[in-house]
Amino acid sequence: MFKSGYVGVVGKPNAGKSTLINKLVGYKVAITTPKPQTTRYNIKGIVTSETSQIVFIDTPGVHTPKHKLGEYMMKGVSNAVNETNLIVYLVDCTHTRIDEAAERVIKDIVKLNKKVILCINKIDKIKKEEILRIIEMYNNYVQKLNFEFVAIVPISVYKEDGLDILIKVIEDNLDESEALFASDEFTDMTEREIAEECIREKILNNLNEEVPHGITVEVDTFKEITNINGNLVYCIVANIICNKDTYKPMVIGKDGSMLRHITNSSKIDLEKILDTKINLKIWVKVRENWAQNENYLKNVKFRNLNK
Ligand SMILES: Nc1nc2c(ncn2[C@@H]2O[C@H](COP(=O)(O)OP(=O)(O)OP(=O)(O)O)[C@@H](O)[C@H]2O)c(=O)[nH]1
Ligand SMILES: [Mg+2]
Repeated sequence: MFKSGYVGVVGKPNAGKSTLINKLVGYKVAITTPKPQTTRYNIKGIVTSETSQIVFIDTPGVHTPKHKLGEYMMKGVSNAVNETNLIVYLVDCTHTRIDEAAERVIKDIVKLNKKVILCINKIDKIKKEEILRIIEMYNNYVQKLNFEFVAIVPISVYKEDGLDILIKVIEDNLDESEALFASDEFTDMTEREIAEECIREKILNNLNEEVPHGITVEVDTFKEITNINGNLVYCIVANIICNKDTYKPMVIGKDGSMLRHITNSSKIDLEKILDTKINLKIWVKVRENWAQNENYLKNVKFRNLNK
C-alpha cells in the first residue's frame, strides 16, 4: 500500500525546520543559518521511497510580525497548517519552558484539530534524562487543552538520530494515495529562487542581524551558456536590495571585500547545489521600505501564496 501526503513543518524560528527537511530530502532545498527568521517562504521538500511520498512544507518560524514582510511570512505558516492534514511541530529541546511564543504556536495548531507530531530536535545538546522532562512538559500542557499529539519523536538532525522513527511515524499517519509528484522531484523551488536564497544565506551568515532582515535578493538574469570547453555554465546577475541606504556600504564592505566574499561563497555553494559551473555578478541597490510594500510582496516575493 503506497501512501502520500503533505506534511507542514512548523515551530518557532531557529528550531531546525529547514535543516531537518534538507537532511530528509538529501538535498539543500532550504537555506539554514544560526539566525532566527531565516526562512521567509514556504518551500516544498519531497521525500519519495518505495512505500511513500512525503511532501514536507518548510515554513517561516512563528513570530510576531513587525512589518508587512513578517505578516506575509505568517500567512505562509497559516496556509501550510490549514492545507496539510499532518503537522510536524518542531521544537528546540534546549528551550526548557513553554514561553508565550510557544504557547501561541501550540494554541494555533491545536485549535485546528489536526494530527500533530511533536518532534523534539537538537537532543545532541542535552542529557537523555532531560528529554523525558521535556516530553512531560509538552504533554501536560496540551492535556490541559484537551489535545493529544499522535506521537512524540526526539531527534537530532546533526547526529541523524531518530530520523528513521520520524519517517515511520509520518508514514503511519498518512493516507493511502498515489504519488503527488514525479519520483525524481524534490522541491518546487526554481533554480532562480535557489540562487536568490543561497545569496541571502551568505548575507545572513556574514552581516549583523538587522541588515539581512532588511534585505531581499532578486536574480535579474539567469542564462545558460556552453563555454569553449563544451561545459554548461549558468551566468547569473543578481541584485541585493537594501531597504535602507545605510545598509549598502555594509553589504559592499571595505574596498568591496564583503561583496566579494558573499559573491565567492555563493558561487561555490551554488556550483555544488546546481551541479554546474556558475558565473555570478552581484549588484547592491537600495529600495526604501521594500519590506512594507504590499504590491511587491504580494506579486513578486509571495506570489505562490496567491495561487
Ligand atoms: N545542535 C544542533 N543544532 C541544530 C540541529 N538542527 C539544526 N540545528 C541548528 O539550528 C540552527 C537553526 O536551523 P534552521 O534549520 O535554520 O532553523 P529553522 O527552524 O528553519 O529557522 P527559521 O527558518 O528561522 O524559522 C542552525 O544553526 C542549525 O545548524 C541539531 O540537530 N542539533
Ligand atoms: Mg528555516
